Amino acid sequence: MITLYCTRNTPPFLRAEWVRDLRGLWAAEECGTPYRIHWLDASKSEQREAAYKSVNPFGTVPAMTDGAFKLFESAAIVNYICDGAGQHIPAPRTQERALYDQWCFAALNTVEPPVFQLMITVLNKDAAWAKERAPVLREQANARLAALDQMLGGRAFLLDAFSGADVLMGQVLNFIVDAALIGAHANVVAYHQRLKARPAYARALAAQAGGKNASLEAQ
Ligand SMILES: N[C@@H](CCC(=O)N[C@@H](CS)C(=O)NCC(=O)O)C(=O)O
Repeated sequence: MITLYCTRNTPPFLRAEWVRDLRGLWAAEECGTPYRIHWLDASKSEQREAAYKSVNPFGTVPAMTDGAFKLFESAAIVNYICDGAGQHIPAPRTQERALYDQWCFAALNTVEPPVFQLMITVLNKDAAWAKERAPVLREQANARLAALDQMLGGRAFLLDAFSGADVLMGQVLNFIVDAALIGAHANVVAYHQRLKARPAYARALAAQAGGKNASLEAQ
């Protein structure tokens, strides 16, 4: 059985749906892949300890093990789970798989950076550096979302059917805390709502909440 490394006791400002460990949990729930959760206590910075760094030397969350096999990077984890289950991912060496890869990279390399950085400025809105950076990041995020909105026109998902790429893009869209920004892109809003309405998403959030909302006393 795979083990997913997730954080618990994260700072109160950090919403559960913002933490990237949700991606692997969501993929596993979509695929019906059994998993164990190894909780890392963020309040004790357990993700920075040598034991965890032997799994993910970057000390970031998430990571995964499957027996002696170790894997970090959330997209690699999502794809490993989908490939293992033979679900929600096209067969390798096909054009469909190339398009799947395209959307995985688009989610994490093209959409995530401005959207995530903008979220950081919103969370620090009173800081001078945030005030300075926010306008250009809002413009970049808006441009990326406008393009995504156009590509989503008439489509339910990024590919013809739901896939792991939607897990990645769906969680990235969770970083949008500026309602006015996403509100301008109706297809993106509908797509995001469609993804969040999936039962597997709710199960993943519930699994994650087992650690996120747990008080220190309850551990
Ligand atoms: N590209 C990595 C990013 C992982 C990442 O930055 N995770 C955050 C939590 S959502 C983290 O561990 N941050 C703490 C840090 O960067 O030290 C992935 O997708 O897995």
